[in-house]
Amino acid sequence: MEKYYTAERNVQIILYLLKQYGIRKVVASPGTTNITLVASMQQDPFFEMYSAADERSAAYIACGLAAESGEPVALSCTGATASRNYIPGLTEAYYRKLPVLAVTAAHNLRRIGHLSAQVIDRSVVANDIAIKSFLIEAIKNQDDERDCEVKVNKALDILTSENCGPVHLNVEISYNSDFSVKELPSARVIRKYRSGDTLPGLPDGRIGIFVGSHKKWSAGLTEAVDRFCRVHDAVVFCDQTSNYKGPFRFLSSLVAAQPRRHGDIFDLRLMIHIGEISGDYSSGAIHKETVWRVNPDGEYRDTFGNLSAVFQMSEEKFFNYYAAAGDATGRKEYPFIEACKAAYNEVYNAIPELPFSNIWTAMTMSKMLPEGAVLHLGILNTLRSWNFFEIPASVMSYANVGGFGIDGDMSSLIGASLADRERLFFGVLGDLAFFYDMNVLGNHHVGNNVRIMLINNGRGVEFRNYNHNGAMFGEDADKFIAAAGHYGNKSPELVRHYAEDLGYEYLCASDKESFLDAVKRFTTPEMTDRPMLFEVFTETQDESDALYCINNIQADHGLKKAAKQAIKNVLGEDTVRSIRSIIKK
Ligand SMILES: Cc1ncc(C[n+]2csc(CCOP(=O)(O)OP(=O)(O)O)c2C)c(N)n1
Ligand SMILES: [Mg+2]
Repeated sequence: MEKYYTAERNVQIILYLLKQYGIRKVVASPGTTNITLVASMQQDPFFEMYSAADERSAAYIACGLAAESGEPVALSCTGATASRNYIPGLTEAYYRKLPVLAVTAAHNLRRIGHLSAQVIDRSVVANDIAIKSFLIEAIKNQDDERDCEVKVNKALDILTSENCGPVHLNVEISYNSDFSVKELPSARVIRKYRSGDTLPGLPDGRIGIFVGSHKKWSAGLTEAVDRFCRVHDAVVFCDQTSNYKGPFRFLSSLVAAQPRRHGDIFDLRLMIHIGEISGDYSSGAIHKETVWRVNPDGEYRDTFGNLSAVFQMSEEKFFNYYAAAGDATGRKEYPFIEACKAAYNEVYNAIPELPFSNIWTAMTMSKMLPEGAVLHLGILNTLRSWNFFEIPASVMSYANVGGFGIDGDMSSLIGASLADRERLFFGVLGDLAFFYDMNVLGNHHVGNNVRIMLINNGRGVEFRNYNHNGAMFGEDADKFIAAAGHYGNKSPELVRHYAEDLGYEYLCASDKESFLDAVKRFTTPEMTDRPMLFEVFTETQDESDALYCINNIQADHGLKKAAKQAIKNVLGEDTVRSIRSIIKK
């Protein structure tokens, strides 16, 4: 029977990408573990192959071949000690910046250390034999496949870039004996562009910019993004940590939470991904055919699983370049952002009366924040609650989404407040986050520009929310999952004493009326003579019901009946009755 390519997917990806990057020269050494790679290559005339039984010599041959031809050269050897003999040649390549790709083949990695024949541990690579070393595992699912694609693209980019040098792929092999694949299946090519490279054209179709948590925007960057959006009718998808405040901002969470109502505004041909980690989980609602990542770090951040290009340059440079590639003169309408804003308004206007909760307080207070204030949001329920509602354009907002800890939300707020004593700094956070970090309230640097709102529901209510995995345990979740009942168990006195003794002005509320009363004082734009602590007591069921309501806004009459049934199925009659009574209030 004729032999073609191997059926081993990780090897196919390597082969496909080698061809895409134009890497054809190969020095192969004999063995069993690398058969799937070598046999696939030898039947493909694209590859220019050389045999060398001695791996030490093979690596030096690769050095000479790479230096003379100016092309990258791949090496392939089997398991056992074969790869150890690459070390002298790779050392040579490292110090001469020669593009040599060492592909070593490995047995099942779980067998390392179990006295298995020919299994050695290659997990530690000497500093000066490869610029980077990647473990390419056998592919069992889509995550493995994406991981393999990203790593191989990274490796081949290094080999073909100006600053090249040796790279190592340690490939886990499953000894597949199927060589019947006539046409090599494609794999994702992720191109890297650096300043000075010729940049690709934008694809036709809808473009969105997704901004993860982002440092303060310079005026230049905002202008570049605005210009880009004007030229390409693009939209900037934001949450409260994105901090883009230009006219193309779309706070997408509220609409994204209504899958049946957002039409096609979440269907993107291209998503341009900037910023860092986002706490906006609803961004999963965005369908994007392809993603471009723009960041000076040049890293391959495949957050959404379909990254196809990395632009290693400043965001400002990127957007200015692509804004200049189009023409917005005469354009008066921006249908995409207009559709997004219309969808937001439609959903917002259909929000029913919500129970007294983190979400309700966010909805109410978001409009009242004084101009120019700074807002810090606690992990995770609080950030989610505030992501539904717009805040004034002059208010910047942050959350500790770098590590998602509840351990330092208040300390970060206090730290920020020290940088500008004339500006008001608001923090909103839950009780577990508050008590975790409460000692910072006594730090003697705290100024009167600090105002903290504590949503005290007596537990991590996150884990009792109707759509959380913890919810299936009902009240049992309180014991260990939601950590209920600690820290005074919603004592009306504990925080009051602590705060007042430390010199804070203390406010509290336990229903809408008392909240509306206190929040006016809490949000007064004047600098008061003391910092403030506003304690808001909420109930677990109300918190969960509010989240359910906000995730299931049904203004469209046609959908109402189906939605009612769906609510009953999920929540049961009792909860539905309680929500109904709240909505009627
Ligand atoms: C240091 C740390 N420990 C644990 C967690 C897991 N965690 C995420 S949200 C949360 C609950 C926070 O409770 P609370 O601050 O009261 O907010 P709520 O959910 O009640 O609004 C916990 C424990 C975390 N993020 N950080
Ligand atoms: Mg709580």
